[in-house]
Amino acid sequence: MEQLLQQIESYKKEISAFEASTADAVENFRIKWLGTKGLVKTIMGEMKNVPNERKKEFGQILNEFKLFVETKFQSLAENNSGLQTKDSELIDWSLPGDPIALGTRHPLSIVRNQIVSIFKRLGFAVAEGPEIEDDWHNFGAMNLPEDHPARDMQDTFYINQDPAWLLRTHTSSVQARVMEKQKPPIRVICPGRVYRNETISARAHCFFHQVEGLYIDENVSFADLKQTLYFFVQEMFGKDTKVRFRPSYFPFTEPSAEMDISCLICGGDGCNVCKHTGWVEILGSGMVHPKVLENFGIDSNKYTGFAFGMGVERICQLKYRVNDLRLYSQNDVRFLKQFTGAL
Ligand code: 2U9
Repeated sequence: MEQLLQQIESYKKEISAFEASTADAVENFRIKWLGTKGLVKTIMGEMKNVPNERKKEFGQILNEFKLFVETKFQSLAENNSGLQTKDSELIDWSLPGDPIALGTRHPLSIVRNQIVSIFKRLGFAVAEGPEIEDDWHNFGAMNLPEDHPARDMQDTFYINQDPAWLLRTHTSSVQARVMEKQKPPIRVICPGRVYRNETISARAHCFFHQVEGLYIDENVSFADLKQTLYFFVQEMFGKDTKVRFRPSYFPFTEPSAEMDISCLICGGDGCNVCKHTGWVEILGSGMVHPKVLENFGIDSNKYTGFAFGMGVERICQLKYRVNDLRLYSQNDVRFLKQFTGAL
């Protein structure tokens, strides 16, 4: 028994003298003394060899020893909490971490999402389709005659290897594919990228984004068209925004109309954006041409429909005052990060 007491005394000396300058050393101390196979456990095991009449005495001694080790471990751990584990490399854990930069949505995605969500609330479904199209879905079905200038090489990108294929010039081709598969009632919007052979400048680009809409059913009227688009403007630009329709022409709609809204910049008083007219054009629309309906076997005596198309860049330009189309595709973070926080 005296041997055991001596052993404890020598352990205590060793422990008292022990110092740690790394978290690794502290951990090693813990494993050596307090681990599941540590010396404290081992020496506690000696209790079974202690004669009964001295068990109380030794129980106390061993418990005190255990507490002694635990107290030492705690003080070692506290003194080393600001130190790194490996190779005594010093790290100040209280320094702030490296910030993780949050991405932002592209302004065109924000505006497209807003447009889509407004029409969804009116019961429109969303459809998407291929960007590489054939002549029929892009032009023929849309009632564009063979000699229409839009079909010209100057305006449309044809695929070199096979000019039967082209990059869609509008998302009407997606509506065409919907009409092929689905019978009226049809109520759909088609967001997507379209391509036109233009020289790139502040006001023109070789690709841009559209949202087009189509609503075909019995008794769909021009009044439905006006009210739907009026609702869209109120939701998109605010309740004070005024609208006006001007007669226009598109091969795929008859009658056709372009819609203007009161200028958001000057409130209608006249400025550079509205060229001092107080109005800015935001979209084109009309009643679907009977020929387009018949192209898909839809009886134009029974069914009527309205359609519209708008450029997302244009809406974005008016909402966020972006004055150069090239900004949308240059991916300059100084531009992109200005749209943080929006939908
Ligand atoms: C079908 C029938 C008709 C879609 C329409 C417009 C008028 C229009 C332009 C707005 C600015 C294109 O992005 S833009 O350059 N679009 O003016 N688009 S009606 O008409 C359709 C679509 C599909 C089956």
